[in-house]
Amino acid sequence: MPSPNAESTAFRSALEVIRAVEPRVADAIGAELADQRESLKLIASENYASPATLLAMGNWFSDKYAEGTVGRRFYAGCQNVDTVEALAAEHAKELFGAAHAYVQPHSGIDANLVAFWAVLADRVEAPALKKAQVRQVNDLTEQDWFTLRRELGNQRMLGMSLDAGGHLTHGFRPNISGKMFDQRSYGTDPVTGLVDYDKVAEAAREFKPMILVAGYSAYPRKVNFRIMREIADSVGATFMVDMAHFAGLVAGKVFTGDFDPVPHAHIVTTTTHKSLRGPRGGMVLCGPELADQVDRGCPMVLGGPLPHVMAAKAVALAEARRPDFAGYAQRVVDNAQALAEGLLRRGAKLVTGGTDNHLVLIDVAGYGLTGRQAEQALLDSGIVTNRNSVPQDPNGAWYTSGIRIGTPALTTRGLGVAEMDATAELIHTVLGRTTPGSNADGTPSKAKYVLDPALADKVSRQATDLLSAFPLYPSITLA
Ligand code: DSN
Repeated sequence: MPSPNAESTAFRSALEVIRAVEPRVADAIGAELADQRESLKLIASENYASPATLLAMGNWFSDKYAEGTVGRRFYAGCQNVDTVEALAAEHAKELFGAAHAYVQPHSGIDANLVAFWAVLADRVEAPALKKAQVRQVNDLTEQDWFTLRRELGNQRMLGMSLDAGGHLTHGFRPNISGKMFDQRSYGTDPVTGLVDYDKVAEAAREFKPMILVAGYSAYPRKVNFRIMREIADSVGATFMVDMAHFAGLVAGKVFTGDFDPVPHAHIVTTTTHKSLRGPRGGMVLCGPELADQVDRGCPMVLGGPLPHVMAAKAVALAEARRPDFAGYAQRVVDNAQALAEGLLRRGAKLVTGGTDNHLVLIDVAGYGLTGRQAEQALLDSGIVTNRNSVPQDPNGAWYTSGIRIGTPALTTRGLGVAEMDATAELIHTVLGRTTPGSNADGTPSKAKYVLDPALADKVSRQATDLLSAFPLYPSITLA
């Protein structure tokens, strides 16, 4: 344990140094802490990293270029970067039981790009080079290269649809993956809201994807990765899991057996900052067959690695290997289930009727609102959430009909099931008392809403009261 004032001293000193150069940045950093302390943060993809993780990022590792991998760099003087990158990878392998870990991706999108290129290189580029009897892309003739380029961009990917909770990096047009792959989606059952594995298998048989992707950012249930792997195998697809949202539940052994993606997938990607509670960043796990291709991530699709963030990943992954992390992961799920039950008891409509993971998706059409109206009304009341599509959403991806809420951050703060019930009461009160607004010409608006400001203030105070027993970063005082 650090000495009692060490964390406070570290952050205060850092701000003093920053303030001497650009006081407005120091002020904004201080204001961000104050805002995070005061708001009921229910964004399912956010968390609070430990002081040790945060401090590991603010140093001279930031100044070092380190393209390449451990022991094989394109720059001299990377011995200390090698130390932290190897440590982060070692912790990741131990934590998840993976044969290989690549800890350079800067984000989840980057981790997915690394994985896509690794699979394409393994399944398209390598056979094409062999056929052309050359070892490198640069040795191909103009005609070979033309053919390869067309083939690399003409593969099929099957992933979960966006409105069922899939992620836009799984082959959707706003992301480069939608241009690299010919994509088809599997949805969820219209009655239960659950993944229908028979339908996934049927789509796989028809579409014959090169990559079958599982993973989600707004699906409130577990996925059976054993069955998904069987489906992938039945059509010769590579099975990829994006566990960005639930990596903490895998690390904490809440998701085991058929629900742990690592033993079942050919390749697994994740972020490190969501339920895993590390620094902002990404990571790829795989078996030995794809390891060499994955390690080509930089410069194939990534800019130079961020050694200061890899240092913080090593710290956070070491924290996740401690026995108390499993308790944290279980409390995240217990809290999400308590929140879901509290909302259901008060009459809210939830997609799939509940949750098995860290998130809950409220169908706010049950309150007569769009997601946009609900998100803003909750924000006015000190409750930070984000709007999200629900399956077959009539309001599209901008206005939406859903509110996604998650418990990783509040659980880190120490809130438990009793506070989740109180949180459900606050959410239900705000949504139940908000009504849709109108445009100036009297037509219904999907964005405007009416909420008594006195009620919003009252709920905001109640949210602050609820949080006051669970101070955020209690060891840190900046003033
Ligand atoms: N932005 C993340 C989320 O909120 O789920 C995923 O990209």
